[in-house]
Amino acid sequence: METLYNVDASYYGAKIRAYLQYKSIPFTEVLGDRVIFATKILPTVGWPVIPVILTELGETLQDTSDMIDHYECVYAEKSVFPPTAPGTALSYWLEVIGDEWLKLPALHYRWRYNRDFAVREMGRNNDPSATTDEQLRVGKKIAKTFQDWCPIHGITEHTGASIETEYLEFLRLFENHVETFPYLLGGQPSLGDFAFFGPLYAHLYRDPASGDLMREAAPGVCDWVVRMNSFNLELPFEEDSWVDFEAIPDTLLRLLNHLSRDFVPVITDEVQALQLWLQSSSDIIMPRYFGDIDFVLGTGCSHEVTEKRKLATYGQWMMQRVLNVFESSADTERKKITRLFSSFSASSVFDLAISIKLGKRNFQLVREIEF
Ligand SMILES: N[C@@H](CCC(=O)N[C@@H](CS)C(=O)NCC(=O)O)C(=O)O
Repeated sequence: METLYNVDASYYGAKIRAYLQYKSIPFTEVLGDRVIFATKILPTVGWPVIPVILTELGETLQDTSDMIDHYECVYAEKSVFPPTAPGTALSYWLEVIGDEWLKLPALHYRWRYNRDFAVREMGRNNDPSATTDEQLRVGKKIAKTFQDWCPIHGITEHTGASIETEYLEFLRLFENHVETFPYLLGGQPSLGDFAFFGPLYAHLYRDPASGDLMREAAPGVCDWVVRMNSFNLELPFEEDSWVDFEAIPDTLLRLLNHLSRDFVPVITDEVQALQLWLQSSSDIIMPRYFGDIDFVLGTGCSHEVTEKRKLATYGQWMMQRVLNVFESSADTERKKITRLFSSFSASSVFDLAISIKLGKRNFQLVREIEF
């Protein structure tokens, strides 16, 4: 049986819990309180992060993408990847969007409208046996770390209104899609659903003010959240019910267009800047951030704004997963992937030249050195 160290408020924790339930992988969930951090997470991973899995065989897994890669090899049934290269590339693209881009509404709404709730919960998770006053004191300290991520991602006073407009439009488009399709890529969940579920459940559904907003603006999305949260019930569903990746449904196309419009330039600029930085540096272990850059939200709309954000190293590692599918595909498949991504104006990501790749070593992001 696997052990999942987690807290309910965690974005990535929600992603992996739903995945484990969907795959019927036996696990027990243990609250990641201060004792677990001190005795289980820090000694193995080396830095404070959640979720972490201790496998039945005693292996430590950190990072939900690595966890899913691991379990997809061990448990081939109910794959979260469609059986075609375009479907797989699209799944990884949706994972990058869910993991990285939906941070904007998730962090914005949590820290602007649900701060007290989140602070109390963080204090309680840290030490369920402490007094309420003590939980509040520690909760404020922990919350500060997460709240400080807002300006790092360009979530500021200046971008707040735009983030909300973009999020409401996202909800509208996702609502339209789930009126016809139970999941992003058809009748069964894919990697993208789990990645979207992280922010949409842990922050935007569970946090009280955000939950009210979602229930009012997008009841069908709430139903999707509930569906994604009910895999432990082993509800029946139709397998091999993917959309046609050579002619994806309009509702999905519109959703992808909306999400890709601002994100393609963000991730492209970030990867290109990192390649330049890597050429001029000899660092093996990657810093989390390596500079600042301007980015645009709401491109071409009346709510368009420009703001600064930090350039992160992690985005390239996530994009390598998308590009690997393209690079390892035969020409005919590459053409299909390009056609699919062109349909929502994202095919330029395949022009990214990543000559210096990143890998992982001891739970750290490192420059990949070829021998
Ligand atoms: N990409 C990682 C991210 C994990 C992550 O960012 N976890 C948050 C909580 S939801 C955390 O503990 N972050 C601490 C940190 O990054 O310093 C994953 O997929 O697991």
